[in-house]
Amino acid sequence: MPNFVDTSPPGQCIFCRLVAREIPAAIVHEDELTITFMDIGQVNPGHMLVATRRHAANLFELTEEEAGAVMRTSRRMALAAQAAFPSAGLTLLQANGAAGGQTVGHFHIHVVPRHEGDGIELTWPRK
Ligand code: DGP
Repeated sequence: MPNFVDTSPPGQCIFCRLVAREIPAAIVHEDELTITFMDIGQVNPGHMLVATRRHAANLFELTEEEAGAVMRTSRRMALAAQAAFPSAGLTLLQANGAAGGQTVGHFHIHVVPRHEGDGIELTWPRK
């Protein structure tokens, strides 16, 4: 299990505070329903998180519209990552609940550029 799990209520979690510009982040993209920013702990260069703007704790709390929007944004960000950080492949990863390896309780999808033999073990929660 991770050492730290952010289960703060709507408006107070790390990603809500990031959406509200209360904490700094390298924001890559924003639209009506989603926000994309660089992960603070880059697994590989170009590692981004695509999150809902609204505080949905996990996959189960997404609206249908948000579910579509986060996947559309993830695809766009994957294409952008391929252009900016040419890679052999790309991994999308999404965790739900502490048992599922989720450490920030605000829905997000990891977009991780990959290279042959990069040696990354995508164990979740991250070690
Ligand atoms: P997960 O373990 O799947 O819930 O992923 C949470 C990710 O959030 C983890 O890879 C690190 C990232 N993260 C945590 N705090 C911050 C922060 O303050 N800023 C940014 N940019 N990323 C963060």
